[in-house]
Amino acid sequence: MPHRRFKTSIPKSHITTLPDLGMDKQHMEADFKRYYAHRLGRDENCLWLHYAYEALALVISDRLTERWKKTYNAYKDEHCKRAYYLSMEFLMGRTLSNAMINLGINDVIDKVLYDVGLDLEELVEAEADAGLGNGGLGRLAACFIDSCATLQLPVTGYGLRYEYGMFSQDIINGEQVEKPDHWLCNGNVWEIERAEYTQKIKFGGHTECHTDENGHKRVCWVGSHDVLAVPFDTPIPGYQNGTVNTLRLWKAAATDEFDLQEFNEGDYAESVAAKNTAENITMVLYPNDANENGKALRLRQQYLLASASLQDVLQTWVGRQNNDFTDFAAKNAFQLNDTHPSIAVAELMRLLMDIHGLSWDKAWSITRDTMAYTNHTLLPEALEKWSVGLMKDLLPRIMEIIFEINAHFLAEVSTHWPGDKDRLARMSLIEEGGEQKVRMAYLAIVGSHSVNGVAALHSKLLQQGLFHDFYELWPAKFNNKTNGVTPRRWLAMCNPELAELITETIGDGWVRDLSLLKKLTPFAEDQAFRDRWHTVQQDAKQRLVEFKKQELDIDLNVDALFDVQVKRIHEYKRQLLNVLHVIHLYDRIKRGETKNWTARCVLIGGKAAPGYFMAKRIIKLINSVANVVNNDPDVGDKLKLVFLPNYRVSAMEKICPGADLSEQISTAGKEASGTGNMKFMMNGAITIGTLDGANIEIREEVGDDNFFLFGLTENEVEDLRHHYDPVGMINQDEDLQRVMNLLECGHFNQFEPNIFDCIIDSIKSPNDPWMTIADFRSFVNAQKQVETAFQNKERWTRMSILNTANSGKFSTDRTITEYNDEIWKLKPIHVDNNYN
Ligand code: 26Q
Repeated sequence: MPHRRFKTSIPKSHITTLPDLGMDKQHMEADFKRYYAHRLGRDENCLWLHYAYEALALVISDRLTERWKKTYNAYKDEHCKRAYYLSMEFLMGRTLSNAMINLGINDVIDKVLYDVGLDLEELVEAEADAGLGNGGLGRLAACFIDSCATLQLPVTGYGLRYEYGMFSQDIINGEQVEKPDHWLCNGNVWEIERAEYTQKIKFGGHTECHTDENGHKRVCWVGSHDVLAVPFDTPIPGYQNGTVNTLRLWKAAATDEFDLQEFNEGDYAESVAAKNTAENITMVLYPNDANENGKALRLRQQYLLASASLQDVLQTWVGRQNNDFTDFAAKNAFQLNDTHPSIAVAELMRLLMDIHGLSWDKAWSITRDTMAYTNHTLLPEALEKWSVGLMKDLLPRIMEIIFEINAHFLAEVSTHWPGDKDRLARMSLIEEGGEQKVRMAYLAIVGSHSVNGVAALHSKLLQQGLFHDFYELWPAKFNNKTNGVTPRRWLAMCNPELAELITETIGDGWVRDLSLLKKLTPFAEDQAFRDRWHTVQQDAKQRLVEFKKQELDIDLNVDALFDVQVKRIHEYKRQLLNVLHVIHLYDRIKRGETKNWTARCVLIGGKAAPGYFMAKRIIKLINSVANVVNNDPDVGDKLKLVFLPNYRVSAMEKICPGADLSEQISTAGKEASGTGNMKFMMNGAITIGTLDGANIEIREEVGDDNFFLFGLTENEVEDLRHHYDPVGMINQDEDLQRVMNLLECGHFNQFEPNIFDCIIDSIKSPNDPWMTIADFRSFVNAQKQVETAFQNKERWTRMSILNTANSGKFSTDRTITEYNDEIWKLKPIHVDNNYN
């Protein structure tokens, strides 16, 4: 260990009697100048905005740390139950504006910056996104911890501190090119390294059995190559309530012992170089990519997260309760964000038995009572499976425990269904036939007391389909927790003009209780209010226009319908259906069918997994169609198609306030929930969507009249599969024929013949799982209804207001309240903070 402990520590009184930091302009301005000049050593000659950003961040970070300490002590004093959110991804985005909103210091910071001649918006742009996630699942984790802090729940987020986050996307010649995202290259002022809480993680080696002094069988995992996990903590402030929770991210580091061992064998240079193997573990976030499945490095990441986090929790427990685990399950809850951290089930068993000496039965009851699992996908091909061989090599003790869990579990299954061999094979944690594999979702279900989906339809389909056998065995385990988004970032922060209009109209209670937005309902009928609403939305569109002009040098017409689809590129999300519609509109313009035309800007953004060929080709198609459409003088302002490069959290903050129409057009039954749909709704965009994921609940809340529905239902999709005939459908639809003809004759790829054949073939195949062609006609018809509605400004504005007014359900404050009431059962802890 590089760090030595004090024999004594600094007496508490010297630290807790520190005066509170001033929240007024004078104090913060003085601190800002001191940080800029002394800590960062810059002066008037420094033109790099980054340092002004950093100085401001340090001012704010100090104030967060103060509240953080108080929160920590309040939790400790209360001996309260705690929950831990285990997630391989926390897609946090930027921190500065969020911290300012949650501390309630926007106005005073504005004044400080005005005094020193700086522009807050410019400083905000100097911060890199913390892009430690792929998309929905990672952003959900970020919204969840925001809501936990706002609800004053003692919840800690545990994740990995990747050196490189989600890749940055360039578009070159219409194609995606990935660039590494070295987000830490300018440092990260928000985090604190806490080397004193470092944990040791085992990999490799083998197991040995012996009998302990009490005659009990104990297993030792020996000969392992150990890796250190060093925690970095980030403060997570609640909304103006004095609570500051913790996000603890682990960074892998080499142990000195490991080096020494090899050094003594004479290989000094090689042994130092071997440090890399350890340190590589948290080097990069894995993209959600079928080709990356089953990679050893990813398993190392997952185990490091699970083992470090559990050891951390157990160390704190043992420090206070000695080795008494009687109350452990009553005081601790672990929520697994998908199967990615589900190896925690086996790891908790190992730690409780091998390290703390508990019996199998005691350890198992603690494990089950503390673990809960959230599923985020219905696509069977996306379920994680790890090769048994790989697991035996890398985690020998864990593999033994999984086999034993399986033995106990299969015994239970055969008691329930005597003689049902097929069922045993179906439900086994080990997939047989070919290479043996561990089914991680089944491990998570068996080892948890709660299994939830993320939208009503999704949870229902889990019970009826993917996890039906388990549902039959343990119906009470299964439940739904419809997703949400945090209204602080996704309304108050990203759309301050709309937020102010809302606050002026119904008061500011909505920021904490989003159901209060319902109070806007009567104002939808108020002409003067509608005018103001419309003006605010036009201003947001104008800002988006200017932003895109600057970034892409493209001119968008602010009066056009802004039709937006931003999300990861995937066939099931059907960006292709959107493109087919654009081609159809283009075809109508070319044929002069433009009576009563509604000008439209179609904006599409999102990243394709680097190894997902079709998704990358879809990006190329969007850009190729855009090239033709945007440069055709016949088209002009009537239609624009723009691919928004490098879609990320900070981009969505600019996009969602300026959207009119939110595209949520996945094949029914495939999108678990969606959360972008909620951000758009909250900001007053109207959804065109299928009956999929949370769209169903969005439509329920807003009413049929304020939602553009189209497409087959989940049942219809499944029925049609048996006799799907896309070519027949094309032949019966003249518009669709012309669209397909434009694609097939190479109109959009004149100098790159045949590059879109794979796309054409896939949508014309009777086996197309996403059934794009089947929903074309219904989509075009719904888009016509959109145009009619948009042409009536009063009607559209009314619908927009009603969308915001009815978005209250989709706050993560509601979601987290449900997790807490039904799964975690934590008591809110009020922090004494002299908050006013
Ligand atoms: C798996 C193996 C190897 C490498 C990466 C992965 C991996 C990484 C990320 C697999 C899946 C993910 C992310 C999935 C995800 O974001 N799912 C989305 O979760 C949202 C929050 O619940 C839902 O709203 C979306 O519907 C769902 O698609």
